[in-house]
Amino acid sequence: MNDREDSGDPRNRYEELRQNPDTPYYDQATGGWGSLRGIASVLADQKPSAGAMRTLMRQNKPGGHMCTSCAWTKPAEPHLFEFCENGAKATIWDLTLGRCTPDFFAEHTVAELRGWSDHDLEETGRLTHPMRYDHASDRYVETTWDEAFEGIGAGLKALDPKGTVFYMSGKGSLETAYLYALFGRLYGHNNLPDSSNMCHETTSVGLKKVTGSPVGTCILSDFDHCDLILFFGQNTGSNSPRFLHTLQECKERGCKIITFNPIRERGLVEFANPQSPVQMTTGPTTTISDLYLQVRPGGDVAAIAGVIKRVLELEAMQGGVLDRAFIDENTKGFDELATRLGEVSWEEIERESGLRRAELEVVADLYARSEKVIGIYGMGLTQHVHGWLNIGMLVNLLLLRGNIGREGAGISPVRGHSNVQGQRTVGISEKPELVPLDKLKDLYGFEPPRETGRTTVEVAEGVLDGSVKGFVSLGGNFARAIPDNRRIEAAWQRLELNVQIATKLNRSHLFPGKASWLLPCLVRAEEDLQATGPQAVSMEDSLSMIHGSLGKRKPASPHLRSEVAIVAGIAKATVPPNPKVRWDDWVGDYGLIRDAIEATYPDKFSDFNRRLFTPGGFYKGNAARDRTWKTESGKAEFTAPKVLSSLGQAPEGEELTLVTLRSNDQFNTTIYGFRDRLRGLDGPRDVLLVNPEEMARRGLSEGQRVTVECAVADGTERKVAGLKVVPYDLPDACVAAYYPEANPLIPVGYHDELSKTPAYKGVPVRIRTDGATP
Ligand SMILES: Nc1nc2c(c(=O)[nH]1)N[C@H]1C(S)=C(S)[C@@H](COP(=O)(O)OP(=O)(O)OC[C@H]3O[C@@H](n4cnc5c(=O)[nH]c(N)nc54)[C@H](O)[C@@H]3O)O[C@H]1N2
Ligand SMILES: Nc1nc2c(c(=O)[nH]1)N[C@H]1C(S)=C(S)[C@@H](COP(=O)(O)OP(=O)(O)OC[C@H]3O[C@@H](n4cnc5c(=O)[nH]c(N)nc54)[C@H](O)[C@@H]3O)O[C@H]1N2
Ligand SMILES: [Mo]
Repeated sequence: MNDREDSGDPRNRYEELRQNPDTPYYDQATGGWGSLRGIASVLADQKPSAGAMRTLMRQNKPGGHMCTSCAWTKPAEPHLFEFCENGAKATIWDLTLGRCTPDFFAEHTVAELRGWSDHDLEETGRLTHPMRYDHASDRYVETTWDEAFEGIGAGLKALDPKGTVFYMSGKGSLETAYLYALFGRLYGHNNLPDSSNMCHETTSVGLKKVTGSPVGTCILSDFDHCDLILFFGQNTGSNSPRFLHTLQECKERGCKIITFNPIRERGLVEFANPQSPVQMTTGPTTTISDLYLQVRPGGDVAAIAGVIKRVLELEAMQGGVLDRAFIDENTKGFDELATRLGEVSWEEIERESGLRRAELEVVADLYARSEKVIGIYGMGLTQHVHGWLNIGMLVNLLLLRGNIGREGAGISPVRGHSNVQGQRTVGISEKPELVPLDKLKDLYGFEPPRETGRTTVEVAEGVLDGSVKGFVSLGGNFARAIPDNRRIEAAWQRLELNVQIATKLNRSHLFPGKASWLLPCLVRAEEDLQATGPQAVSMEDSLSMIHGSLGKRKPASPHLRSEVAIVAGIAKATVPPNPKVRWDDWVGDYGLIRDAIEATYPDKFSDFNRRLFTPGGFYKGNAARDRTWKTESGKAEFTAPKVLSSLGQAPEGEELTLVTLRSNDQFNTTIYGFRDRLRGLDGPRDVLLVNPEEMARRGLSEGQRVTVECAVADGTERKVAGLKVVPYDLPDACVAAYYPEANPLIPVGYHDELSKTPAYKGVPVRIRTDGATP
């Protein structure tokens, strides 16, 4: 431990907060005392092992480990506490003293565990031993690593690779991802989807279509120069809280922020910096959004169309608004866009967006006056049937004034998991055209498969129709996170082989196939000791910076293995020996894996090992940032919208649009607790948020239990019963409920047209009140 870690030990403060019920709490702003209290309550519940706070102090700092929570960038000059409420929760959740041991499994059948909640399953603690499912007793029983690798290898060899899937959740390192992807291709498939297929695949496909780049173009210093930020559908306060510091700095410089979100998310309204003694004691808080527009779910296409329409009017009236030189030189399709928007009426725009013309004109006027504009977005744009069009519209707006590819401007999707973007960079992809297959062929002397693999939606469909027979899950809770999860659950038990590599028990582990294995791995904060000593791993953040990460904690159990070692162990037992594929050497020294990554991707990873611990990370580069457009036309492309909503099916008559939400007390399907502090919601998660006028119109009363049913007519009935009506400030004609509880309502076939990202944010539903009393 070094001096910096010793100084300002916050433990006393947490203890104080925890013991003093009068501590000021939830003071309207995000951050502030409420967020410290949030951390304190996880500390109290999880009873983390001694020294967990010391581990937190190393989080996101050069030479320390990188937080496993969000993908927001890690600055070169970190704060003393370069972690947030939710990053701390994620680490503390990993470092619990709870253990899910063979004794636990001996006491509970799998059928019984299926009756447990997501929260209770994970709360049993860290998995400690490799386990094999035993059909006779319906229990997981202890096994050895050798037996597991042999059994899985034999299982995979008996299957057709094309009917087998290697899924990866976005936490695993670049080193693990590279080996896993190589293993998949040596074995014989491109069925390598990752969690990104449920979130930013719309970006990977949609943003690439129009700019040629599948990732955002901004870097951190752009936020020192921008004068306007347009913020769409991303809940910063809960899902990437450290980003609020950057936004606060932008505001203090005088940058304007305009937010489009159906929900007034506290973090985007105002913020008290929990790391600023002044703001913590006396305020004032920072107002984040200058203008907060509660757009209807799916209404962003129309909203942006309105803004563009007005920008074009301003150009016609006064000139000098468009960057003509940029448009002429760099883009394609401007005239079609202008013609199309000329045909669109303000009435249509107001109806689809739920916003008033005057509001959108204010946005346009400000946009036309701003020199450097950044567009930010999250799941509110990507998880729609026309999600790709949402992105196309935002790019349209930015292109009008040359706001892509220069300092202080650009498009910046906020990615989900801490390495989800990086996994794609090093080969986790079902799209073979995105992977340097010829390079792999040269380096390793084999013929990589060329057929397109399965997306997550196609995997789910394949499990349902029986064409997927083997499933290996490197992290994640796939069966729970997908749409239509309830309908698909039983089908998992028809799999020939189901392998789950995990840190904690979750529902996906409870639908064992004919042969099933549950393999426990290290978490990122833990020491990864291999033949040549402790190993570092690496990840790529939302701004394409690559960071090294070194875990130092004693592992939760002596039987844990690293993800790298587990992937190599399974691979060695599955694919024939190949002198160029050095599984044992790679496991012994991850520096050699980084050499292999560098050899495969020399442009992005030159001098990888030497640059591993560059403060703030090293930059992967981005062609669109340099105005090199790797699109079909070689230009940045405008998109003329054929439709004005991103909803696949607009609600009709009595129908409403359902938005599924994350609370502030969950990380995906990991449910830490039941307090959605930033939305002022507390208690069980089986709620349906409805606005008071909508409630009055439908005769609903607060606390009433209702059944929600899906209004997509595809021959399958989908409903969730017993949801409690809670009045909440939402636009008309929409309701909101939590994910994953609401996932049975979302048809697996209801997804973004181009990328197949599930349309989790815009599902047509009906409310039924008959027979819904609990
Ligand atoms: N603490 C915590 N951090 C996380 C996660 C977590 O679960 N917990 N998950 C991680 C992962 S994997 C991901 S992908 C990211 C997700 O982070 P986000 O991108 O923030 O995703 P969500 O919380 O699902 O919802 C985003 C926002 O979209 C808004 N919204 C819904 N529909 C629309 C719409 O039609 N238009 C607009 N403009 N807005 C809309 C919602 O009100 C919500 O505020 O966060 C990552 N970080
Ligand atoms: N309705 C609705 N559904 C959604 C969404 C939505 O907004 N609405 N969002 C979608 C999105 S964006 C995503 S990304 C998915 C993700 O949803 P999940 O699959 O739930 O995401 P994870 O957080 O990856 O999975 C959690 C599990 O990963 C395991 N785990 C945790 N850390 C590690 C580790 O270091 N290594 C390994 N091997 N395992 C680990 C633990 O066992 C834990 O139970 O959900 C999607 N589903
Ligand atoms: Mo995600």
